Amino acid sequence: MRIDIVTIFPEMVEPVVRCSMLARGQQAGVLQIHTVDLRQFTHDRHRTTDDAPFGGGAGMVMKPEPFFEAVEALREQAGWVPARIVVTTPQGRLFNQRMAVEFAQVPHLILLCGHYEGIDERVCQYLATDEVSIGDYVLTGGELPALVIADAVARLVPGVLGNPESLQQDSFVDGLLAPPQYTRPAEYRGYRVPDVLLSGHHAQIARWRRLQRLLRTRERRPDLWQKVQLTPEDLKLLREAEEG
Ligand code: 6GU
Repeated sequence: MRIDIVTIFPEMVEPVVRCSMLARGQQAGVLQIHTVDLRQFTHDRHRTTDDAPFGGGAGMVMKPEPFFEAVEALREQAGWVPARIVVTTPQGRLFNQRMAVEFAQVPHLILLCGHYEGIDERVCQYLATDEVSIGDYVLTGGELPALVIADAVARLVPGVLGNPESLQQDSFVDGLLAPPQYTRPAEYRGYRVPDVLLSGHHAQIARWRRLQRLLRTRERRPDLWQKVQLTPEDLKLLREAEEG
């Protein structure tokens, strides 16, 4: 898989893709991540990437031409394999695990980082395949969102994670949050790890974890809880927990 991050701040993106799990996937040869300086695709002396908005108003708008030329050059480099071209913008669809799984299915992902008041709408309409936001808060630019998306997608690429079984336990894979985890020491400052986890009783541990996932999701994420398909076993666990 190839991921290109197109930005006016390559120095913000580069150190992140050079370390962590992203570096690991690249060393393993299953993942290629390129940081691409949008200014490479300008033609004027000042390497201009933005201009005043038509119709007036505050702030600047990112020009379309550098984005169109960058995407064309990158797709050409990649041999015109199928691509998703994603603009990061607070106006986009909310990013989630399902979208990460979708993006991980194509061999080429191009992330276009937005800035200022936004990007010329023709980039969104005629060049991008997707517009994505990472949450309901305002950031100074699309670099952090692009890195978030790249990270979420990269870890789904076979060979990037050391232990692919952990993918099955991801929060959101089945619409529930993950259970609490503990490691040694069994007691720290008087705080004890739940006895069941030390018991070696695997069936009971599995039941305890399932219950914790249900309780956490109900408590913390009513939006997810609404959509959970509870099994008869789940209902039994919850009933028993309520009875104490
Ligand atoms: Cl994708 N961009 C910006 N600038 N702010 C955001 C965002 C994106 N997602 C949440 N906030």
